[in-house]
Amino acid sequence: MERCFVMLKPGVINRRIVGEILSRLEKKGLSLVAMKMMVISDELAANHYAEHKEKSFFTDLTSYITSGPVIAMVWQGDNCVQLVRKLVGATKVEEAQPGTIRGDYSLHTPHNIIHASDSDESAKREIGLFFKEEELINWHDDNAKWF
Ligand code: 3AN
Repeated sequence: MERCFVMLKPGVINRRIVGEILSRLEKKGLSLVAMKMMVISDELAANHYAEHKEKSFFTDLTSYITSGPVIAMVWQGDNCVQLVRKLVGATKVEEAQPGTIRGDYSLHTPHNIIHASDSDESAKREIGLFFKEEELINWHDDNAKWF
């Protein structure tokens, strides 16, 4: 079972579309194992996006994700990282296909509404930044065969 860190950026809460986005991940059959609404500190934002520190958009990006509450989550399932990235769609909105979350809900790349880990390694790092081990709830049901 693989885990993926997913974060709904502030615009999602402002636009009242949290439920719609969560629904897409749930319908795929992935399991939600942790979720919290929070306001990210400047320090956490800089850590989370450390790989982009030298990029021209870094300040805009960290300002945006600290500008209001976000929903931080951990999803779990077979091949979770790759499947979530497919549901999320391409980083650049002009490349994000209709039917994907970014393709359907965002007009500008800096406001592409959702973050998802891009590898198993990033997922582990990002989950560790946002959650304590005891906040990850391992639950099981008999529905796996239906997905
Ligand atoms: P992804 O979020 O698809 O993994 P990254 O890690 O390259 O993509 O970028 C992190 C975030 O930085 C993106 N979600 C987007 O909000 C922002 N971003 C990426 N590229 C650009 C860009 N060229 N101009 C402005 N913002 C960008």
